[in-house]
Amino acid sequence: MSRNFMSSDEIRSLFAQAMSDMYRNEVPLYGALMELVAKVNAETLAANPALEDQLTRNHERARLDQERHGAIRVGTAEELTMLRRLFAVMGMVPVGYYDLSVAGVPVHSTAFRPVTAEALARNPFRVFTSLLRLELIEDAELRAEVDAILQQRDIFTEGARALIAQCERDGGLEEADARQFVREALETFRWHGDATVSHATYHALHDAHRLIADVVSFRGPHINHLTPRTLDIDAAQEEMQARGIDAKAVIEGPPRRLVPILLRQTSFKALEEAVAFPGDSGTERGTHTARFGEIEQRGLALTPKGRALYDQLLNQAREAGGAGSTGGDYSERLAAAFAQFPDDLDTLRREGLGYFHYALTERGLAESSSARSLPAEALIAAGLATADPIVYEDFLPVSAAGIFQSNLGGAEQHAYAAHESRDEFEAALGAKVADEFALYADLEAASLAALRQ
Ligand code: OOG
Ligand code: NI
Repeated sequence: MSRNFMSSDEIRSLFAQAMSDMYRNEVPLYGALMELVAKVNAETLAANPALEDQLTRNHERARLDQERHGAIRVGTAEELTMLRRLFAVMGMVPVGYYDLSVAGVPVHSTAFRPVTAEALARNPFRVFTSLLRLELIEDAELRAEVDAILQQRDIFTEGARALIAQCERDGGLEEADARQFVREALETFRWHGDATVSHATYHALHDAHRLIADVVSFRGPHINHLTPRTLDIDAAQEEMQARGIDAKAVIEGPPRRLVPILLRQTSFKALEEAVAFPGDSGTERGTHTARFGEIEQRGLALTPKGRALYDQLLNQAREAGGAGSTGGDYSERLAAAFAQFPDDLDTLRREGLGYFHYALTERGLAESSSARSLPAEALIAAGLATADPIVYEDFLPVSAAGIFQSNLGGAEQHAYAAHESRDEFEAALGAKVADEFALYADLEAASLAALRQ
């Protein structure tokens, strides 16, 4: 029996586009962000042909205009497990574990994303997915109520469940089924302006934690933001301010540098939206604040050594003066701390701080295989090979906490006394999360091996 399955990459691309179209309709300000980012990217590329060459060599140029991530939050293990199966249809697997309880957000998270070089080049769509940690709700009665509410809902359509099972059984979906799957899957991420709980219950949940109200009060885990990728986040931030968009005060992540590392992010504040709450004597009107727009700039993926240095310097900047990331001089403290982080590609590579993609130059390709068997550094020195940064495809817990925070009313939250519980998260997920460092190391190793062929 021969089957003509649509590739998981293509299903993911269709889905990412459908999500973007839906979110642009739901939150028009997101459309404004997309436009702004397209403009900044076009200007940045026009001013910097070397950057365009580098992105092209790295298969990042074509994906850039479609590149974005989203985020959702769910309430139960069953929901998380089913999401894992849903994302698997699109070639997206859980990568990394993020504990946000230390920042006062009662969730832990992973990122569903593609992992192979080919899939990433085709469309790197990622979804940061958080699971509510019920055990962190202190009030036992409220905890029981939350549990009861969550047990009653089904965030997936019957059609989505059936097509996921079909895909798992058959090993793929033919085009018509794949298109139907995208439509059905989209329903899970749609906004619902009608809550499933009374206004009073909503307030009780909200008092326990704003995020709990967001996860529990609705029929589904509405996508809460989508994030296009910019090549110059400082320009994008200025442009947001110039257009009167209510942007977050600080850019999360490392400071501006010559060689961008990891991830820098900014967002506009969440919108206050009308919600209808069911009540005994008819519908009650209220509002809910959850959905926003975000912009990110991605840079070099760091090795464990580079990441340790990043974490150390970030802590140093945040702790200097005990002011966290809200003190007025934060960007100066950050820049001062990061003066210790090498900022040229050769040093970053030679000191083993980042992951690189190696490729032969035209002259390298013309060489004999014995010349090509020299160490990579010798090939680079002789102009026979290039080494370009491997882009960071993941997230940063401190930054994520900052994004949550700025959309939870600004006030710093108290940290939970809990600690990370990766095992429980993986049990709820029904799978292990992949180690992001191993994935980058594999990409680098494959490019080195290809030099010799
Ligand atoms: C997720 C926040 C994390 C990011 O870009 O770090 C995130 C959320 O608010 O649900 O999306
Ligand atoms: Ni985000």
